[in-house]
Amino acid sequence: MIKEAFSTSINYMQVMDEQGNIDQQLLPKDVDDSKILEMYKWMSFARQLDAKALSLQRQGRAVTYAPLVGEEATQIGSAMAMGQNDFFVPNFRQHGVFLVRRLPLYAIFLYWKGFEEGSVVGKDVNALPYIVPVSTQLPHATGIALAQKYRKTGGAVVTYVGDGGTSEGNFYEAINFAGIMKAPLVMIIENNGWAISEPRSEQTAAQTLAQKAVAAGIPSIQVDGNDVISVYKATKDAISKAADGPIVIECITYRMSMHTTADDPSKYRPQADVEAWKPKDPLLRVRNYLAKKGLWDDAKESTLSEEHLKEIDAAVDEAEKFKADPKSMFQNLYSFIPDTLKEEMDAAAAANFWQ
Ligand SMILES: Cc1ncc(C[n+]2csc(CCOP(=O)(O)OP(=O)(O)O)c2C)c(N)n1
Ligand SMILES: [Mg+2]
Repeated sequence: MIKEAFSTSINYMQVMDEQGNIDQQLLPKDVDDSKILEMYKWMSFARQLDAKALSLQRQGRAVTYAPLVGEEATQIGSAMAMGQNDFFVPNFRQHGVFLVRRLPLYAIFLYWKGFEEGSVVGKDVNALPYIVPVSTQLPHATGIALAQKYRKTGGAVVTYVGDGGTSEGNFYEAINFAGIMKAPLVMIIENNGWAISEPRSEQTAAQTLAQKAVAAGIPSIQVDGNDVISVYKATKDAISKAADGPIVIECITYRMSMHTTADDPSKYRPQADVEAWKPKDPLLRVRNYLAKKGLWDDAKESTLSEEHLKEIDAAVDEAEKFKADPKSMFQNLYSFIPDTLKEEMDAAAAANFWQ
């Protein structure tokens, strides 16, 4: 005898299409035009912050940087869905989420200048700092979610992983454990089509990344990650149900720029692929929507842009004034300093690099 043991399907959601048309049946009750305007403003801020960070690195004023351009809707939509009580666990690309959660901007610049002090996240931000080793943040996210459950603090943990990161053991372990423990975890897959030079098509034979949740016994959905309203809705729904257990949200977006400033995508990616994604730009559709409603125009755009630049420039100035204690890079790593490192630490202090 053979009978079906299990079956499932994965839904895909889009609320606002590429032309700025809204599926009214899917529009969340708390999303009105003023909220859509707010979403646009944050996305535009994130894009400007991104351009500045990239240009600083190109001028030798930052060590490295992982651009977010193209991925604004995934980051801003999910960040705006989080409440103060929710905890954010990033990888290395979610500058837009930090922006909305009000990590001081200068800390972002400080981090990418290579200073540990940029990793100091204030309690009010309710987040871990940037995490570069791929997917190592995920079991921590599950652990923090469990702690929230035991302490009955309410709120969920919202964590991020790239398409490439979903191939790591840590990803499966994190969702499996979260599933069995019913941890309030929202796992956002920021599927930007690439893991450095590895395209999504060579990452896994699975048709969607969302379906990886099925093996962990937890629900999942795929959304248009370039539609800020879809991402907002999916994240908000997930957070509201997080007390019942974890959820995986796969956001389909596209990395419009290089992986990091150490990468040259022209070596492995046809420019035509990038061009094909340009009409799907997450800002463009929202700008079209707002312009059609008479809520946005070029004058408003340039005023907003000047405001953002002022804030960004002030943060860069502050980061550039920062003088690190050369000892801090040693002291942040060990609870006691091994003798061999002590010698190096004293030499670094004597050389006084940054004074
Ligand atoms: C454990 C580990 N292996 C390899 C790397 C080098 N590395 C950094 S980012 C990256 C690709 C990540 O791709 P993806 O998860 O899709 O995230 P994206 O960079 O596209 O946002 C790799 C291999 C690393 N940082 N950590
Ligand atoms: Mg990727």
